[in-house]
Amino acid sequence: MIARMKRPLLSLLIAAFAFHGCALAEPDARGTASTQAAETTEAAAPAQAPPVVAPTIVARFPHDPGAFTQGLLWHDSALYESTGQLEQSTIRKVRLEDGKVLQSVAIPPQEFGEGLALWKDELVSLTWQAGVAHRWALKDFRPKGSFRYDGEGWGLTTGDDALIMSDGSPILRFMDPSSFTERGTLLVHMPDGRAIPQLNELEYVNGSILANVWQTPFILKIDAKTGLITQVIDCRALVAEVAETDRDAVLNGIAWDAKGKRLFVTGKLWPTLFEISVPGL
Ligand SMILES: [Ca+2]
Repeated sequence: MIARMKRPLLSLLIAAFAFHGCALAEPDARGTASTQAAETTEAAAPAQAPPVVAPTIVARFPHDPGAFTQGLLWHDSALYESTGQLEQSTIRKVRLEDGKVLQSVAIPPQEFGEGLALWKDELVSLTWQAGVAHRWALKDFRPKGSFRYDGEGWGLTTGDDALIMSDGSPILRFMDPSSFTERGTLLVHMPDGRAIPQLNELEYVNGSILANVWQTPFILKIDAKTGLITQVIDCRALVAEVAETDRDAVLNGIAWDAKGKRLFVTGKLWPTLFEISVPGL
């Protein structure tokens, strides 16, 4: 399978995945639907690699180097961030300019915090393996209840009418915001149909989903309707600049300021949050 990949992008991804001991994988056994989607796409889409683009760094801001960033979003002039690790997971409101934590709430200590998204006047946060999504009042982080879901929770973002969730597989799940039941799924794939796993933090931007690929310096831009990867954002320069030595301190955290058209990215335990500009976004 891998031997057939000849294009630079695929080599790049393979090198990145291989370096970290992972591999490009076929869709997992999450269901027949994903297999069918892959076959349909393979037949319909031209087999060409999506463009790889390097972002321009617009600005740098301080980021809490103790924050094991799992989710990031922008709302009404502030960042909201979720952090992970057992007994350390939090939801925070963060001031952009100096990285100061303005408000914070702890996730139950036995749970490992994951992705974060806004729905109306509530934040929804995932947990890795606890099967619980917490609801928090946006204004004061008061607990508003929780949802249950099957499988792992990784990334979360707000789509047009659903919350979009990743679980480490190549399949994104579209969840009903009022019940957190699954409405549909999306197989994330290259133009030749190959699925890309390890999708982590997410951000929905104008009909596309941006997804960190875990343990790589790449962010994928994905068509939210078809799952096709339309662009690969190569963040190796950012990763090199922060020069983290902890193997867990990977690129993770994407936030879009829709009004200001600003894109922010950071990583787990990174001291820097970057505003970047990406061609075509
Ligand atoms: Ca996000």
